[in-house]
Parts: sequence; structure tokens; C-alpha cells
Amino acid sequence: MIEPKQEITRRSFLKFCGVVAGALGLGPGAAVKVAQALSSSERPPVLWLHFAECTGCSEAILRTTGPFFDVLIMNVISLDYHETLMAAAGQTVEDLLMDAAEDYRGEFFAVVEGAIPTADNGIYGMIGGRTMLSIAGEILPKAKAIISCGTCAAYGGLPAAEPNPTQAKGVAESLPELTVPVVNVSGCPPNPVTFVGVIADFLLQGRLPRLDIHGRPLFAYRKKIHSECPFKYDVSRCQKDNGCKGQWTYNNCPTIKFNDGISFPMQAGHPCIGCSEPDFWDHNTPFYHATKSNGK
Ligand code: FSX
Ligand code: F3S
Repeated sequence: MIEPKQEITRRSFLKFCGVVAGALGLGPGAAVKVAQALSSSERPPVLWLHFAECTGCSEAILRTTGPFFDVLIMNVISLDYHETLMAAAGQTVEDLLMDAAEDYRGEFFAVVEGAIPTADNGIYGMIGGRTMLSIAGEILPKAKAIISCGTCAAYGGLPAAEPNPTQAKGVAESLPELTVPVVNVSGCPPNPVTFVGVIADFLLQGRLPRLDIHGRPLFAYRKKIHSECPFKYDVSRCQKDNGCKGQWTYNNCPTIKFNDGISFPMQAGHPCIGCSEPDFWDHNTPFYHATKSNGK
């Protein structure tokens, strides 16, 4: 017999799969296909690394309620390491990370949150006595694929804002010798649907999604914010005069939205600050100035 709680979870899961299918361009009719792929018994192992960041990317995904995060980590992925969510800490956990990377060598998805400080051999970003640079250099080459989750991991983001004294960089730039494919799910924070979409796409097609010139999955970053914005012809709600950067920014915010499709910046009366673009802190500030500082 299905318990009410399970029933709700299943319904919410299917609803979410419909959203993911739509985000992937498959159409909501493919929800069942996506649900099957995401519920396969072969849950891909995921090691989630935190570097220089605010943890907003994890927060955004934790706030996913369709499905709830527990469904995501119990049914879809096998989350074997995530410092924010683990109860354990210390040497045991450091060892666990190294062991998991070895045990799942070539099989795990590495999710990276945050930029990597590279100045002076990376000493401005340390975890457990090791530099983030050396941890990344040890773990990431063993992954099957890397998902740079958030603009910091993708391109450096806030930690890399000028004058960037720590020489913080995105994953691909800090480890130029890396041969493992990197998918940049940019945004500050990124959309959880896009993040799950990358994994769903992989489980469905057995390959990573096609990427744009900035390494982002085309299914989510093909269109400019402005082109999809429902307020562009509504003078009372258009944020152009408040410095909106939607004309220069690629992301799916107006169609997928956040918090289960409830809202996105312009719907909440705020201009787009271009958070999914490389170097947006330098190129798009002052955020509220209606200038074409963008696209420096
Ligand atoms: Fe950066 Fe994410 Fe912005 Fe924050 O981890 S993309 S500052 S939302 O947390 O890395
Ligand atoms: Fe970021 Fe602009 Fe979307 S600020 S969240 S890319 S609307």
C-alpha cells in the first residue's frame, strides 16, 4: 500500500521530471522517460567539493522541493561526499573522499562549488591543511565528468572579482592539464533544474550535453534572458532602466524559474545582474546602472 507521504513524493517527482524534460527540450510528455532514467538502480556516484564560495549553490539545490532533496540523493544520485551535508568531519572524512575517488575512479561525477585560489600555489584556500588547488588536482582527474556548479566554479565568480588577489579561477582554468570533460552550470546560484538536467541527460543519452562556447549546456543557455522575458513589452515591469543585463545574459530563468517555477528576478521586481556570464562582477557593475558597461 502506498503511504500518503510516498504518494506525494512520487507525484512531486513526476512533476519535477516533467520540468526537467521541458528544460531538456524533450517536452513534458517525456516526463516518464526522465523519471525512469533518474530512478534507475544505477545511481551515479557523486563527490561534491566545496572551494571558495558562499554555498548558495548548495542552498539553491537544497531548496528544491520538486523533488525534495532527499529524493534526489536517495533515488537519483549516490551522494558519497558533501561537506555541508555530512555529519562527520575531520581526518576520517578527508580519508573518505580520497578513498571514494579511488574506488569510483572513472565512474563518479565530481560536482565543484566555488572557485579555486591559485596564487602562491593556492595557499589562500585551505581545507584540512591542504590547498583547494591540490585537492582539486588529486580528485578531479579521476572523475568521469565534472559539473562546475555555479559561476564561481565555472569562471571564478565573486572570489575572482578584480583585483582578485588570490588569483581565484574556475575549475577548467585552474587545472589546464585536466582532460576530464567539464560542464559549466553557471549562475549565482545556478538553477537546480539545470543541474539535474545535466545528470538526466547523461542517464538518458549516455553522454554529456552539447555545450556553448563558455562550456554551458546548450539546453539551458541557448537563449538570452531578454528574449524570453515576459516583461520586455511591459513598461511598468521591464527592468531595463534599472540596469537589467538580460540583453547580454544567457540562461533559462524566465522559462524554468526558481523555487519550483514560482519566480525569477524580474518577476520579483529586480533587474537581471547577468549572474550566469563569465566575469559578471567586473563586467556588469554597477549592477543598477542602465549603461552598456556589459560585454566589456
Ligand atoms: Fe558562487 Fe556557489 Fe554564487 Fe554562492 O557555491 S556562484 S557566490 S551563489 O555559492 O559558488
Ligand atoms: Fe541570474 Fe539574471 Fe537569471 S541575475 S538568476 S541570470 S535573471
